[in-house]
Amino acid sequence: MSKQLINFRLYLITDRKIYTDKNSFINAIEAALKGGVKAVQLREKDLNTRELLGLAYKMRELTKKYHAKLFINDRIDIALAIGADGVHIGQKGIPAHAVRKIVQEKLRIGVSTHSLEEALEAERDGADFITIGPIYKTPSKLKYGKPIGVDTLRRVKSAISIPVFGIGGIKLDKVKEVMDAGANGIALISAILASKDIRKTTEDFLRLLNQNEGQTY
Ligand code: 3NM
Repeated sequence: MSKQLINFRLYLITDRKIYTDKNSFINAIEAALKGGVKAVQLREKDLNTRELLGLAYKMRELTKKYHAKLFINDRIDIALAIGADGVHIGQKGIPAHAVRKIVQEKLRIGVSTHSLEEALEAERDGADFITIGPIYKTPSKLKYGKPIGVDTLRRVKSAISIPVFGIGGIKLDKVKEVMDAGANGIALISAILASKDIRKTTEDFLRLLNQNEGQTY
């Protein structure tokens, strides 16, 4: 069931700190939605609950307008409260099997993984999809760990059957390599959100992803 529900190839993750103010951040997400992105993860870990809830409502309104899915990083309570499509959890968050107990089939569950072992565990735990990375060096240097390269992605793909998104340092010129390694899609922040023309860059990514279809669902 999860395979049809994860029907996007480009997974945009937010980082409002790229922008100087809230309006330009929201405009940037809207530009990406205009460019055709169909899945957004709200990932603003430092906001307090009230601030995050307010932003999540705004994101829900925006993503609905453009028929895109919305995932909330870590906060199952906020995801449920605002009617998000899913929640995205990291290795330090509540494991997917426990999240599933809470959300049943109301939310899709994405899990961030960084190795074959974590990917296998996420699948066993009932995740609907995973990200695996960092594939390449990310702008935030080694915050996400050492780059694992496309070979790990390839090994993960052959070991699990839920959709796999490559993440970490993915730019336009890397899309082909990641998709050729078997990814179902890509997840990213800066290549889109720090670009000069967000709408056009999003369109460029989607065009490339359509040319390099990778695994079929
Ligand atoms: N998670 P950019 S890498 C949020 O490896 C995140 O799990 C990663 O940003 C992981 O596209 C990463 O700018 C940052 O490299 C992605």
